[in-house]
Amino acid sequence: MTNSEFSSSSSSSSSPSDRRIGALLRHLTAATDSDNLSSVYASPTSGVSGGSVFAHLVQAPEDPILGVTVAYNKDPSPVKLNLGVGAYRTEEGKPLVLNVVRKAEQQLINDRTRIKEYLPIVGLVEFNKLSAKLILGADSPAIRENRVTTVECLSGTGSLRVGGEFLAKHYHQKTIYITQPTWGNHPKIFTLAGLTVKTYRYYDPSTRGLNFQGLIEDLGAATPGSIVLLHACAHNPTGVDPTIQQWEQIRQLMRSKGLMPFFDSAYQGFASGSLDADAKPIRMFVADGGECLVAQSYAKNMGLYGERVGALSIVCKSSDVAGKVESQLKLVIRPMYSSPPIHGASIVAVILRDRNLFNEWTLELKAMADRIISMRKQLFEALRARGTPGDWSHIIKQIGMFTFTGLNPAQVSYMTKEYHIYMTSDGRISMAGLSSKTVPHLADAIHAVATKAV
Ligand code: PLA
Repeated sequence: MTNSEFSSSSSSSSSPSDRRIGALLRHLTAATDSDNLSSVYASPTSGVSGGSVFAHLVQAPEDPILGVTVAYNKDPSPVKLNLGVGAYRTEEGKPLVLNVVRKAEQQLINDRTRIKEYLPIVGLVEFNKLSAKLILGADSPAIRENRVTTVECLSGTGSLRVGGEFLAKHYHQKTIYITQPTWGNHPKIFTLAGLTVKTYRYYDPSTRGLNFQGLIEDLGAATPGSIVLLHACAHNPTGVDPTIQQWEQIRQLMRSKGLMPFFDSAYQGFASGSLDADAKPIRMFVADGGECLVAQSYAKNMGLYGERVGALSIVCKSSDVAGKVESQLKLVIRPMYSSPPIHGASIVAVILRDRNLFNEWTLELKAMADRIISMRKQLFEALRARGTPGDWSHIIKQIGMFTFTGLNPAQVSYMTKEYHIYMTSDGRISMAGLSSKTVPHLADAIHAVATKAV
């Protein structure tokens, strides 16, 4: 119903509140109309010739990952498939709101004492404590000794950005090493935060596995004290993680050179299905008593993508230092967005504080991780059944949300054009977007590009 329809029907109604709303809407409609006129006749920002002062802007390209969804949404084909962004879908191809999230939201709605005041700059304090416990472990000595500071941030991205800006201001080395390749937003986040971005070798295209030798050589040659971004688990985009033994070697090397670990934990629970197993590399670094940063996201593991809920923890040597670090983090956050949102963090806090809800969450999380693993097996089998040329075993070896297929940009664009399958041009596919029904379609497309000269 439009405003005018509403106002005319409400004016004939007898209820005083309807009449008040009707009057208000007529007032708003009139105000909007006159605003439009004034912007047409007397724009204070119009250029000399009456054109826009922004006329010189060039059209910016879409984001390499989120732009895939934009293109997908425009495609009218009934068989279209979005394997671009890492967002979990059910077997029916639908987004999933976890049952525990529904329950937590119901609890929040039922609680009439809840208010909508600003949170403190650091966010919801209970959420912060529970988040640190989730990632560092309930028995973490760093938490016991009160030398961890945690601030609620806007999901994983916001946590990385706040951490990056804090380091650019207060850490003696301004260089951050990121994996080659990495999530496309990493270099942009850290550059804009004021750091200098360099890469270290990580992935070996010939084995579609880890280039451990290259990694050790590059970190060994890094300027002492540099910051090193580490994917805590389920590396994006490759799906390739170091083994625990390799993590131990990375830890020893980094500590011996005073390299500062900055963990990006966007997929805790999604790699193995176990929250504790996926946090193991971080806990190994914390156990040696050294300092590190951890950015956490609840987008994937709680399915809270749009709630933008995450946390930045900085593990320090002493509680005195942790207090000072927190005071400076507040100075980074306050002029950036003042304080974080309340709703998502409240949902997470309800789930993490309640033993039953927590247990239910772990089951739902495991079910998501298992469905992704089953998609890997089904896709691998479907290619085998078609006799698709090439070794596709990396589909079942890689872990987490993504498979780094090895398909090149021309093959990707052929699959999009001919099969309406959408993915990032580096050949990454989100396994979480697949279902048993869509596996054959994807396998047909991969088979086609693997057998044709595309
Ligand atoms: N870190 C990594 C490694 C990620 O892959 C992502 C999300 C984030 C941080 C940030 O997530 P958040 O801010 O939503 O918590 N990567 C997605 C989405 C899933 C994206 O690109 O924004 C991806 O498709 O790669």
